[in-house]
Amino acid sequence: MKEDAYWIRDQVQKHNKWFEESLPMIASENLMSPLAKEMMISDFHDRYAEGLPGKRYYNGNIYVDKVELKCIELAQRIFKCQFADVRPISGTVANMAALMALTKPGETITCTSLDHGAHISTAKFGAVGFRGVNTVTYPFDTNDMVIDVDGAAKLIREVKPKVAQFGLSVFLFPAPLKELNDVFNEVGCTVWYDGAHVLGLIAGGRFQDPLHEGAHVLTASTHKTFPGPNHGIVLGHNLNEELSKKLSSAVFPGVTSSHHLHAMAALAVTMAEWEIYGEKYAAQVCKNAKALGQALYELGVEVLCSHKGFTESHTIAVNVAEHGGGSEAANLMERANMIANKNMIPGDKSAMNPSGIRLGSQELTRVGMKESEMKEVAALIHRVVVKKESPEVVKKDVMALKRNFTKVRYCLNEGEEAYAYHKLV
Ligand code: DSN
Repeated sequence: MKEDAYWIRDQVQKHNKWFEESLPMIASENLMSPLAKEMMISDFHDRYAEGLPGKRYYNGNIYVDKVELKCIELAQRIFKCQFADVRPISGTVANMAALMALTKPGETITCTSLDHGAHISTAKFGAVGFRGVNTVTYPFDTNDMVIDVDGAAKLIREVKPKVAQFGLSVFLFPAPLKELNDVFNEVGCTVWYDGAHVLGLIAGGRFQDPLHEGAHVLTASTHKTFPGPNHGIVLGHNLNEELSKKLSSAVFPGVTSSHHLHAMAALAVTMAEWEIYGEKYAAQVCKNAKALGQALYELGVEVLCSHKGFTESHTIAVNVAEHGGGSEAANLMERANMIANKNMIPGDKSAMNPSGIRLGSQELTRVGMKESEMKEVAALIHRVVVKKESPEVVKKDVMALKRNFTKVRYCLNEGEEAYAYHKLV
């Protein structure tokens, strides 16, 4: 019905306004640039392409092919790699493609467990279960929030997995790829790294560079620290032809048909823009995460890993058990226009009622916030979560802070320009 259509649009507009007036800190989200957004509502959205550029099953792909080849070229340059497939329609779909190419049902992979921050892709009820693959999880140092290197080496030697998998959704510190390289070679396993959360930090040279530290395959979504569209990517370096072909055909026809051409174009735009501002942005994301951790810590809030600088990524993990738990904290924050998620931290048993919250700095950095604003954000969080001030009162101060930070900025200096600055708005 016509009324329903308008009602739906009204809800979306209300959501847009709410987020413009909010401080979003979900570690897996970000804002696209206006030019990338323009790609999302282009005619590319309405079309189909199957196969690879120049070898399509449909006609009408003349410009799609040009954009996809440019997207591949940009990905190869930014990630310094030889293989790039820009067709997966999400990070999970990229992971399904990796599983299809690298494993057979009944084989075993080693990975991190969910309660130590892994993504659901490597859970039995996720992509791994769908592929019928068995998992054995690494021992984890919950004090330092890293994989226990000696324990993992022993485990990999014992299990001799087909694939050693790494990458987290609460990704505070790098995975020990360099440290385990000899073990990977000894057992002959393929190394697969899910870099969804830290893709922008990898691209900006601010986190480990998995493809040059021993990983063969890097999968990711493209909308977290890498501020592109909701989409996915599979990257590889020094792959033999057989593995490259397997990955490519796992993406199509394995786990996708057409590959959301509008999102692929938006990814290409984000990459082209990234070459201008990416390094500065990634550096500021990391500085802001540390500043947010430090400011909360100085207010007496328990931020994990204070003994090692809280984080080396965009994410901090906060224990709010003594302030009502993660669920209560995230709900109070939401009422004050601060968007975060409850999160399990080591020792938790329930994902619905965990002790922690997870905060990411990447979106606040995208709209131009720096260390001084992180201090203000920490104070606002402290007021609702610890002091239990009325969220409706704190919300007014949140909105006042956000008023000057509503547009995508590019961490560029005065005079430097990204493409089509705010073209759409
Ligand atoms: N579930 C997402 C996250 O928030 O980390 C990743 O897919």
